[in-house]
Amino acid sequence: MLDYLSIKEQDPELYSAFVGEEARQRTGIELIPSENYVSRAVREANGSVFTNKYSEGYPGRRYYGGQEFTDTIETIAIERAKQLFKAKYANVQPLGGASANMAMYFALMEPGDTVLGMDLSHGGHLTHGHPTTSINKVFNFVRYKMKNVDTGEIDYDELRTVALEHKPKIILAGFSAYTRELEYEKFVTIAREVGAYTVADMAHIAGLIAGGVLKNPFDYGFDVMTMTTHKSLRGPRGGMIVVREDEDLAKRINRTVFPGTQGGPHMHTIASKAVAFGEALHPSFKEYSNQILKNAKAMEQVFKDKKVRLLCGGTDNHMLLADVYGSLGITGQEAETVLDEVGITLNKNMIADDSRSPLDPSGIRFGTPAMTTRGMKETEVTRLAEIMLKAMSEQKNDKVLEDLKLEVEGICSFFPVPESFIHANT
Ligand code: DSN
Repeated sequence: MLDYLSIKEQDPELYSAFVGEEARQRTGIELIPSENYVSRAVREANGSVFTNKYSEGYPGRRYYGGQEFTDTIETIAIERAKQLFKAKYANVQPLGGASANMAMYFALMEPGDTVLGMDLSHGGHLTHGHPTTSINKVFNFVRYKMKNVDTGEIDYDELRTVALEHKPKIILAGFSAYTRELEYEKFVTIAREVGAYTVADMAHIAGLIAGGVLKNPFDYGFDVMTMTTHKSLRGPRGGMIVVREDEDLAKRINRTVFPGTQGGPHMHTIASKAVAFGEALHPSFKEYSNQILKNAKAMEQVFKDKKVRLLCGGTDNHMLLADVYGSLGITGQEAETVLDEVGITLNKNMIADDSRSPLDPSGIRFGTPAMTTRGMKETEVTRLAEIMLKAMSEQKNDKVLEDLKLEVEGICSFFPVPESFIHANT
């Protein structure tokens, strides 16, 4: 149990929500693939005195005084980020993934230019130009899709055809609901043919790249990567942009982050990023990343054994997408609700070419970064996958659900949320 002593004394009205959320996270299983548990050190930095400081500009070039310690913090964060992703340049100021992408777009393009990105319905992301987003009013977005939704193979022929027709300035690789490794070399070949930049939005798999268990797009010649820092990378809520080697691109990105699209950086978050990057550079992070993949494979096996259709036919990363409506006759919303009842949190998700609506789609999306942080391995995650399937097939049986909830709580009690990871996974 954590202490929130000053909040308790000062603001009891808020305090109960802190205690409630902490208990929710401790007693339930977090399967949302974009969530994780940070270490106490990461939380400490996030709640530190750096929240008091304005630091517009960059280390050594600030607009306000009193920057000797902020400069130390940001410089360390930058150096660690560069080392993690084999990048020559890093900007650690983006407030989140959407802000990172916005700054990246403005650095690499002029209004009206075109981006070629993955269709949201096939796993892309809202910030890759969904019609409801503001960025869609500024730039032109065209799409590629999977050729085969049951293997996850991207249609690289179509991607090339669309690229030749629309001459995009950016070819964007990346996703929030896709489970296979991308063939980065094919993106680069097509981009060079049409004179486009290659950008990888690696928000979901940043930790897996940093841990060395998934391919690094920079090894294939990508120009830029954007990401969030709070998913598999296990840092505070925030964003980041790294540049492989082009100094001019890096300078343009620095300008579009500040003053282009943001004001004062959140230095407490940058401090917290620096702590998290230090953890990710530790050898135990490689083990952690590797276990994330092993755990996802173990869950995949249980779903396959029960003949539940998995999008892309399975997973190469931390995430799985299951067509529960097609296979079990339960909608994504019903699945999310019944799993919540037994203490398992995940999210409903559209599956490729879904005939249902986003608010009650055919699928669920789940992943292993958070429970792997708790130290769970194949044995536990296999049982959890079985519990998920049982809960979904017995959704109207209160007694079964009650027993499953107790079992989930029991598993959780053996795997407390750790306070430190430096030795936890070695
Ligand atoms: N909301 C994030 C996710 O869950 O994938 C992406 O921004």
